[in-house]
Amino acid sequence: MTKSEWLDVARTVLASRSMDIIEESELAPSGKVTYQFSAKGHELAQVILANYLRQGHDAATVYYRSRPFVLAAGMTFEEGFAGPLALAGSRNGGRDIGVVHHLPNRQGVTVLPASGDVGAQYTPCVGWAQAITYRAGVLQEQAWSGAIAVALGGDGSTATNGFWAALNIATTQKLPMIFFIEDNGYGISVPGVFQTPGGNIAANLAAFGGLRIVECDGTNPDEADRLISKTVDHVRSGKGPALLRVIVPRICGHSGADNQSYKTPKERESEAGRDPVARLKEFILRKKYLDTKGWDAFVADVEGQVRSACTAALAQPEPVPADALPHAFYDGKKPHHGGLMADSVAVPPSTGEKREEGPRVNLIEAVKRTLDHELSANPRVLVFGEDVGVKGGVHGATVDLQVKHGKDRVFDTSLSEEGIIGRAVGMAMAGLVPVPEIQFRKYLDPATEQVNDCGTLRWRTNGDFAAPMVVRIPVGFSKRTGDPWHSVSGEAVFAHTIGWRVAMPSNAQDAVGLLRTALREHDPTFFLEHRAIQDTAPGRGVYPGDDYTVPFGVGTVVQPGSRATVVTWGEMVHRAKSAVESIGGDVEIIDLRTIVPWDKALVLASVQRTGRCMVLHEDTITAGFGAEIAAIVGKEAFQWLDAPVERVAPPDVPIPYNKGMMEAVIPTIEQVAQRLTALITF
Ligand SMILES: Cc1ncc(C[n+]2csc(CCOP(=O)(O)OP(=O)(O)O)c2C)c(N)n1
Repeated sequence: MTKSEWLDVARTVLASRSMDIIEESELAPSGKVTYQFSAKGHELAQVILANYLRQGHDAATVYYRSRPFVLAAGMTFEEGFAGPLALAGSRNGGRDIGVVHHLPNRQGVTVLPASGDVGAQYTPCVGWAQAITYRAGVLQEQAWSGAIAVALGGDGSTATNGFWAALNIATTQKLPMIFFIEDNGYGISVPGVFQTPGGNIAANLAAFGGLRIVECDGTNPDEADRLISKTVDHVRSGKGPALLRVIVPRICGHSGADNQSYKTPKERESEAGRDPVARLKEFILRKKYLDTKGWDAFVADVEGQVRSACTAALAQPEPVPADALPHAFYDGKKPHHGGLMADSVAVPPSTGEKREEGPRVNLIEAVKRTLDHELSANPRVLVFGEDVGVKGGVHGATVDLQVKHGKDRVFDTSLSEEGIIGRAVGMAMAGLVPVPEIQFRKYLDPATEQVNDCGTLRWRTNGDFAAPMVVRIPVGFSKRTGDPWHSVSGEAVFAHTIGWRVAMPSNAQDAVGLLRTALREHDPTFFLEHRAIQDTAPGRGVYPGDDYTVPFGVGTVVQPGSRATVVTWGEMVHRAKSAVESIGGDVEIIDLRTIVPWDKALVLASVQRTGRCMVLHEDTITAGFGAEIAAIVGKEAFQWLDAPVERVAPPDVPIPYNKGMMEAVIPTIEQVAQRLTALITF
């Protein structure tokens, strides 16, 4: 680094230190800052790292102790204060604790939205790294060539699922990514030996394939600069991922509330003796970049700037309370990063036209053809998951797509659902359209953290970032059998997951239209493919063509009737039809098609005419989505109801394997018919 670069580093390091001191001694004690996380001891290494991330498409996922890095990436001091103060000028507008950072590209590196969850930063970073290789290598975008992704985390975070998921992906795929582990020896109060044997992750990973391992003293300017820059060069030159263990002291409590009683006085004294600020001063003087007087003046100047920024932040207004509501979903604000919209990529034009004649296809074929067409129409679409590549998926929905579109666009992944969804988040933020497949609904469980963080991402960043994707998941019982692992539908959990849209088609035509819409719009979407209708006559339909789209939030009247309204979706649509037929018809059946958003207006208008409503679903009854519909109908259609709203759904047990037992749990045609008769004669 040049003299001026070192002075820049010093300026940011000193500013971060000064900010921490002001927060610790003034803003936290006076109750103005509730979440206070100092970076004292970590500053130097982070700022040196940021200095080497200026490529333009470099990105970093950070954590709560990363403020020095984010300042070096271009966050102003005032923004840095306004975050923890929860004021209007903070990066998230007061929505999130200021230490959960994100910052659109200002100085060559994008700070991807952090999570409060330790370890959640790793797999999105891997996704960005894979997007770099895709955009540079396959899309031939020169600007992405040589970019890298870095995940910053503490030693405690190396014990998380996310760390290992990301490590496997980055090393097997040789991705341009650095695991930047700031080892301060503790995770809150827990020593590093609880996180990895002997407390040294670098030593334990020495034999890990495809990973460059580097260890450095993060308080030593010469050494940190040399080893960090070397590691960045290694990864930038395409030689694969690296793990950099940066040894630093934590010269502060874990957070403002922590008195560090678990450290001995001697230990604390030794940590204070390794202060990078003191070492940086010694370095700057030794290099003669400043003399002692010059250094003192430099420090005073930085502290003055920080104090002014603090005063300015404190003068900011409180956020407008109603501003908490926008951006849970795409609402017209173009994000800086994420999806097709951020890059102003035009969505392929679609007439929405429906072909009425042609071969009938089953649900699987419908999905496959739609993916095939969208892969052809949009080079940013990528399809991946376990067994999705060569085999074509365990359900066959991606057969031959790899042959046709290549291994970069249709590929197998490691067996890690957190890896699959987290990687998709990073890819989506880098402008791609990820279409991950999860083999069965139950097997999404390991990805819950990434699912939740993806859903809130647009809101948390005040609309600055987005991660639209379409997650395809086969759900429900199959035509042969059920069981607790492969037959979960669980759409109610998704409906309760902030920021996700949910589609559950009952037939091949709707599957085509909804999948295409999801792939061309701007929100993360669960696309649920019912196993029982993957290949059955009721699920088949004429392939509606490559232009056909179905809007979200628009249900359909499967058959009109006047005696009652049955609201349902997925496979239950077909059981409802048979049940209604068996009791002489004249019952209106509504197929919602999408659960989020759901077509309230259609349901209320129907109930207004029929005066009776049954909600029928396959997900278990308690807090199932039927409860939501019943509550709305009970309130908004109260004056038209001639009977209580009926819910027909499985009791709160898993789906059994034995077919007879399964039919005792999932609503049967007979049961639906019986309950409908009771509803009509109430
Ligand atoms: C998934 C998850 N579990 C627990 C926590 C609570 N928590 C916050 S920080 C922390 C310790 C992390 O330590 P480390 O990764 O070493 O980072 P350091 O704070 O030492 O920089 C814990 C347990 C959390 N935020 N997320």
